[in-house]
Amino acid sequence: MGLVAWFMDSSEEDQRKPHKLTPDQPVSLEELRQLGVFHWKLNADIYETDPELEKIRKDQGYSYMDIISIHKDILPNYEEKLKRFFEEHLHLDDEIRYILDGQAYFDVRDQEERWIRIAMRKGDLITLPAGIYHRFTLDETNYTKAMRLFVGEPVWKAYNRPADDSDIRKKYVTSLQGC
Ligand code: KMT
Ligand code: NI
Repeated sequence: MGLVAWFMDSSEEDQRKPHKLTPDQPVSLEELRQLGVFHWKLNADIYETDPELEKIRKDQGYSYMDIISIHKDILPNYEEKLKRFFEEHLHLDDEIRYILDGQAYFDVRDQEERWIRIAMRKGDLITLPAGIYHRFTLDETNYTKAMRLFVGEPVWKAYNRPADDSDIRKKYVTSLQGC
């Protein structure tokens, strides 16, 4: 099963709802690839010993990893963090996340500024390219556990939109032009 993604409606309703258009306008993995978003499906039940995950980490140079559980009873400063995650932002490095349990949404902007909602489920590993505008939210189940991967020492700093004049944004926008 590939990743499930769709263009979002623009209603101000609860961010945890799916926000699908009617009729539904799905987004394919190929369209995501053109935005620089890549996906693997893995067996999250064996993440501690999974040779497939090991291979990806080795091939991609994902030397760093930690695990974050996002639930109101577990995560310190839960409300504040969730609010921050849902602000449109970019990073200077790729954002690499592997859902070990539960589920959540990553939203990314396409070339035409439309929001694409990516439904991440257990076993989905995704990479968002440096410079892409994105945001994160739990869905109505209100829980996920995710592995955060990074090339080298992690840098979590987020640049909220607008960050259009930053070098990384310009580089990302340029990278889209061949598509
Ligand atoms: C980010 O920068 O968007 C995040 O770290 C999202 C939460 S990690 C599951
Ligand atoms: Ni981010």
